[in-house]
Amino acid sequence: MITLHHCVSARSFRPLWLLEEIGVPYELVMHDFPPRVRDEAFLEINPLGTVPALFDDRVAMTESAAICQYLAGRHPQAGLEVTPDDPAYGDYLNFLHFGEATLTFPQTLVLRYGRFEPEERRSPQVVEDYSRWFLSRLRTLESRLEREAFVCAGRFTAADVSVGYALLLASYIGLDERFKPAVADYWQRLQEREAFQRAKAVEREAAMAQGVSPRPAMDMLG
Ligand SMILES: N[C@@H](CCC(=O)N[C@@H](CS)C(=O)NCC(=O)O)C(=O)O
Repeated sequence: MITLHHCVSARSFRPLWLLEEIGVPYELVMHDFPPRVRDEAFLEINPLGTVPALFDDRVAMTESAAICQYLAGRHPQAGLEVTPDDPAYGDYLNFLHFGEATLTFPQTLVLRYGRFEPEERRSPQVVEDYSRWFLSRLRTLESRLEREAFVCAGRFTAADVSVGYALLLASYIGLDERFKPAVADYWQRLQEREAFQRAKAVEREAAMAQGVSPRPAMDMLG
């Protein structure tokens, strides 16, 4: 049985959404954000104190993009991976990691210096610089999404889940207002997926059932 540790709206939404796309059973354990502060026992589960933490028998993983790659590869019947023999394999790996390393990282600086740090350490300059950084990196997607419905392989894959979470985060912090039309349309398409909507409902219901706030992580501090 797969167990996923999750905070509402955190990067652990990537594996949650992917699990809903695949349709395998899993246990969802909710934590208030940040778990390392709100739930010290979590440090015994993941010494980094971060989510996601996913366990699949003896496998333990803490990187959301790697977990997407793992789950898609372990459940090929869902058709969400791109295999090494496919000409789109390079694009697949690139966008899978681009979603986290290039599109999510700058937004964490926007959040930290716009909301999470105490008032005296906040920095409007950092917020604007890294908002622009994020938006400029979306250019890689724009030209592609003007021609294609998804980021690679001509179909929905785990790479769209990785990139899609970065767009979800952008929508939480208001950067979606600055999306160009092709990215805005793509973001709309992703939100219309049944598995995306189920994942949103599941995280809310699990939070309520487990006594965790259903508010997004980015509203929990600051
Ligand atoms: N690169 C990791 C980052 C994991 C991470 O930093 N998760 C955040 C939530 S989005 C977290 O748990 N932060 C809590 C903390 O830093 O204490 C991934 O993609 O999963």
